[in-house]
Order: sequence, then C-alpha cells, then structure tokens
Amino acid sequence: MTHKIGRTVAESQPHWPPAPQRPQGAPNILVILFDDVGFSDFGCYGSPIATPAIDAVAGRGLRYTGFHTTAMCSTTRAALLTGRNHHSVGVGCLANFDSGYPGYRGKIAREAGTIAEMLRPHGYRNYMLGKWHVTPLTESGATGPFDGWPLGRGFDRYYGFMDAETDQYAPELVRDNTPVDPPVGAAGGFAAGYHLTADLVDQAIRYLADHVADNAATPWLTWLALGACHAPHQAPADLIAKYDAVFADGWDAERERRLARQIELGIVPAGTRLPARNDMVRAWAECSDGEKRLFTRLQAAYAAMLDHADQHIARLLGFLAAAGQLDDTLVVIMSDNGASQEGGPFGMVNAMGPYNLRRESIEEKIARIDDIGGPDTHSNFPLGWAMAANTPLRRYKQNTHGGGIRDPLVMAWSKGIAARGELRPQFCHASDLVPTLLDVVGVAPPRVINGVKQMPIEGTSFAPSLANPRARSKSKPQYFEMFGHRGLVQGGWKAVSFHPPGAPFDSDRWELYRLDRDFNEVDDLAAREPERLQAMIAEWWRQAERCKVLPLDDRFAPRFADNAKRFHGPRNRFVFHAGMGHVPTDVAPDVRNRTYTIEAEARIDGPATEGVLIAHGDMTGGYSLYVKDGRLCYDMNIGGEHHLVASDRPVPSGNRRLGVRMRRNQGRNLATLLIDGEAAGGFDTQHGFVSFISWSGLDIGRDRNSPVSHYEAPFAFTGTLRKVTVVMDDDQEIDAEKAAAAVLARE
Ligand SMILES: [Ca+2]
Repeated sequence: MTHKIGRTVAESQPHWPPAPQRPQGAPNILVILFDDVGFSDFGCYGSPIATPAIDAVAGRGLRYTGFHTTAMCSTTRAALLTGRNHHSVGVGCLANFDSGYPGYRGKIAREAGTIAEMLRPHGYRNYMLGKWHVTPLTESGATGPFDGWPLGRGFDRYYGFMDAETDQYAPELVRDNTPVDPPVGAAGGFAAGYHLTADLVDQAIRYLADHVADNAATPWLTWLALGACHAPHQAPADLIAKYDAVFADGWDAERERRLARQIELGIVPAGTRLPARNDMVRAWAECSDGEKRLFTRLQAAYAAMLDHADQHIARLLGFLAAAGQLDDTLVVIMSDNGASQEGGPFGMVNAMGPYNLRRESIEEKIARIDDIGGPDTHSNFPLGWAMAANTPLRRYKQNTHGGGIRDPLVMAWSKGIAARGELRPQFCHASDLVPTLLDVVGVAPPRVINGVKQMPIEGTSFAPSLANPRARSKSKPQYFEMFGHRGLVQGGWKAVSFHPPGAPFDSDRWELYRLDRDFNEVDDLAAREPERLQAMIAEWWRQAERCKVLPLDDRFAPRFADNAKRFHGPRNRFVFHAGMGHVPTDVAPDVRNRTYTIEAEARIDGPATEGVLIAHGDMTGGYSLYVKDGRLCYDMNIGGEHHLVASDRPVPSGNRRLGVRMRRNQGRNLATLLIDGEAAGGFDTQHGFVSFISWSGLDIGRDRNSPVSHYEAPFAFTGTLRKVTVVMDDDQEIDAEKAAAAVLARE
C-alpha cells in the first residue's frame, strides 16, 4: 500500500514509508580500538599495567587469544571496518601513499562498504571518534575530496584525527569535514591538563548523551579509535612516575613475569616457552645504569598512556551504565597491531630530530629524562620493551610473526553473551569482525550501497564462539602480507616468512609452525614437513592473487617519495590569504631539502606590533616566521634544536614585505631574513628538514596549540596580515631512504 494522489486531499490517500527499525534484540555497538598495544599489555592478558576497566569488561565477557590483525594501522582499520582483507579493499599498505595498483590505493574501495554503511539501513546512528587513517593524507586538505572521510563512509558524526598519529596535548583535530582547534587552546593545552584521550571520551559521551536525549530507542555504533598507545607516548607525569618502580628490573625479567602470569590466567598454554630475544635487543643486564633509567622511563610513559586511557574508558562505560545503555551494548576492545619496533634499540625522547638526521645521543636522551611524556617530546620506547609488550610472541608491528599480528580482543554484552570471564582460543582475524557484528545484529550485508554493487564479505563470522567455547575456528585460509613479510594460517598451521627489505622475494626463508600447539612459533617444522609447507606457500600465492596482494612490494622509500612527487607535481607556489583556516601537514608546501622563499605582506602599526606571520609544526619541530620585540624572526626548529635569527634592525612601521629566503648550498641551509626585499641577517647550518617537517600543520597569522618557537602560542599577529606567499625552487633533493624511514615511523 502506498499513497494515492487525487486532485484534492479529500480525494487522496496518504502513506508514510516505514522508518528503518532496530532489528529484534540487536545491541548498540561500542568498538574501542587501541593503537600499537602489544598482546600482553592489558592487565587481563598478563601485564602489570593497571587496566581495571578493560579487565572488568573481560570479567563480564570474553577474551580471545587467537585474534589476528594485519601488522599495521591503516590496513587493520580497513579490514576491521569492511569485513574484507586489506589488500582486497585497496589498503594493502599505508594510507600515506597510492602505489598505482588496485590493492595499494591507500583508500577503501566503494565496493567495500563499511560497517557504518551496512548498519545505516537498519536504523543505526554511527559515531566515529579518533584515528581514521584510511583516507590518503593528500586528501586531508580543504578540497578533500571528502568521499573517503568518515562522513563519506557511513558515519554521521566525527571528531578525531586523520593521520597515523597526533600530539596528545596539541592534536590535529577534525570535526566532521573541517579542521578545528582543540577545546583548550594554545599552550594552555598541556598546562591546563588537556589530553586527547580525555577529549575523545568527552566527545563520545556527548554524542551518546545527545543520542539518548533525542531518541534512546534508536541503535548506535560508536567507533572510538584512540591515539593510545602509538608514539608519541604522552601521559600525565604523576602516572608516569608510578611506573618507574614497576619496570625497574628490565625487559628480561618482565617478559618472564608476564609469561608466568599468562600461563596462570590461561592466556597461553602451560608449557609455553619464551623465544630468544629478538634481533638487536640487548640483555637488560648489559645496559648501563643511565640506559636502564632512561629505558625504564620510556616504558613508564607507554604504560602510563595505557593506564590513563583505561581511566577514561571507565568514565565512558560509567556513562553508559548511568544512561541505561550498557546492558544493551556490545563492547569490543582490541589493538590494531603488535607493539612497535619504531623506537629502535635506544628509544627516542624527540624523534623529530633523528628523522631529520639530527642525532639524539644517549647522553641527551638521559639529560631529558624528566621531559619524557610531556608536551615538547615525541617519545617512543626501545625494542626491548616492545618485545616485552608482545610477550611471548616473536618480532613486532610490521612483521607477520605473532608479535606483529596477534592481538588482544575483549568482548562483552550483558544481554547477549552469557559467558563471564571466559577465554576463547579460536583463530580469528580483523576481517572477521564485521561478519560477526552482522550476525549479532541479525542482518545480511547489503548487496548495493549508494548505487555501488558490493564485493563479497571475505571474513568469517566467529559469532558461534560467543556462546560456544568449543566452536570451530574458520576453515578458510587466512593470508598475511606487509612490506613483503608473508604468512598463511589454515587448519591450525602457520607458514610465515620474514622478508629482509631489498632481498629477492624468492630467497625468503619460510618457517612452518603447528600454531594450535605452538602458540608463539618456537618450533619450526619446515624441515620435517616440507610438503605441507610447499602446499601452504602455493596457497599463499593463490590467496595473494585473489586478494590483490600482488605485485609484492617491499619498497619503503620510493613509494613515499613518488607519492609526494605525484601529488605536488610541478606546483611550487602557494598563496595563503588572511582568513584561511588550518592546512594539514601533507598538503602544506613541501620545503624539505630545497631552496624556498617565504614572504608576508603585512602592515606594521608601530614598535609594539608582534606575532606570527606563518608557522608550520609544533614544539617538537617545524618553522615559524614572526615579529617579536620589533624584530623580524625566523626559527627553524629541528627536533627541539632552534636555528633562530632576529633581524639586525627593527621592522619599520607601515606596509611591509617580511620574509625569509632559505637557500640550499652543498648540503647546508642558509637563511636570509628579508625586509622589503633587503637582507636583514641570517644563519647558516648543516641542519634542515631532510625527511619530515612535522605532524602538525600550517597556519598564518598565528601558531596554534604548541609553539614552534620561543613565544606563547598562539602569538597571533597584532598588525594587519594580508597574505603569505611561499615559493619553492626546483632544486629539491628528497633522500628517499630517509624520507621513508620517517614516514614509516609515523605509522
Ligand atoms: Ca597501529
């Protein structure tokens, strides 16, 4: 029955199409996705880090011990959101580049709808908070395109960050499709107690409080992707201090304690042995006393960041309980990949320096020990602690051994999951989450979304294991691939190969493990079962072809360099007019390793006129051109080392052209300040932006949040700024290898 329309209302019959309805008994869904948290790091998986809120969710639900991811950020997110393999949907590697092959576009194909797009026809309202990182960063600017942003992929509201990471005290935030300042502005962010995790939870509570106020009967999906515990490891100082004593005896002792606890909890089978330390990890006993203090503090910052996140998760869950929503909500808590090796053997206090070839000596790191976790640091822990985080697994994030791809997964739903505090050993994969959620909701995936025919769901629902501890793991083979590292899990067996970057793929050595009896891949059966191994390798190639994994590609450097080159093309001139908003870093002028000129047109009202003309970056690195104490100043901040010059004469009043010419000459960088085109002082340094300017973007007329130079942000310009022009010469030399290392560390 539809409507009938006659000449008048009296002759007509109205009809109201039915609104989408919550499927019978379907829950709300809260996904809390951690970043770079290792297999053992939640308290309920064996660590001494305090995570009582997560442990409580586990206590009223399930912990999976065979959950697997894709070894990296963008890729796991693509699989989690779509229910397909990451290559199949076009995110075979990072969202930071498009390699020109279907499996490697850095953007989720429209044929692969997201869970938000799938639930929308069933009445769900979809809220996204935090890290997105499945849109090419070259599409993060003012002209998008926005079709790959959260609102373009089925979410109704969004508050978060687009890139791999962001500063927790001065984040690069987007609300819906627009960059915004964090609520506590300027340098007051850190001092005022601002932290991104707290802000994201505040916003999540706001979305849900709004939802309940407006229409509590409508189901919702809330996807909360924290910056924790990706680098930079930033957390309140008092929390960090608490963990010094916990980790003082080092990663070797810690790994043993965690394994014992895991066996006691049943997380790993009795009899599990620790593998040898990963390559390049020293015995704790061989580290100097200074190193021990430093490494302990770096680990304390990581632990505190997780502890801090747990406290805010408690707040969110407390809100849901108070709002009467918790019993009807399926809570899913997990990590996107194993703990990260990106801090290297010694860890980092401010990684921005080393990315630009400014060495951070062990003495400097130790001297800055009390800054770790604060607003002017970009810290990451050393390999030994990443190894302990992944206990008892081998290797790290980026690799396809367990340390890279085996992760915690906690699920609870008071009304729908009867189990309380039980374990589930089933093998499952990031791509299996969506079909599981669809099963729980009780709907099939749409065949067409927004007019686009959908590719099949590739994951397999593990919903049967929610009720049945002995449910079978999926029988379909599951492949893994990241930077040429490969793996295949099928029928309780795992074939895996580590790929040394640059080596021929055919020389990779494959290992074979009986995964269902050898939890952490210590007993290689390759020599004993060569036929099984060959069959699994052949299956790997079949899956690779089917899922767009090919061509195999281990290039770090050229992919990043090619992408930047293709995006910027021959463009060498940017004009920023007054009134412009924030420019994200990936679409700002690429002034790395090249000669450039910045010139602002401004009116100086008198000797008191001051403020920022243009700034790109934050306290950990970047550049700023500004007027202070009557002088024109340029600061090139390389990992906290300031190359700063003030003009040799005052800036005269009136309309002025105020600029800086930065010239590359035989590897050195020569700065010349320019007042109305006339030289007014400068500096000459070996340092410069080699591979990276900053995670923070660019503004004119102010320096938001976290100051690049020696002033209090935002240090807004008090004269009249008309425009700023950046012109770059054609002499750019990108050191591809170093550029890649930097960008990789961003993941
Ligand atoms: Ca990650």
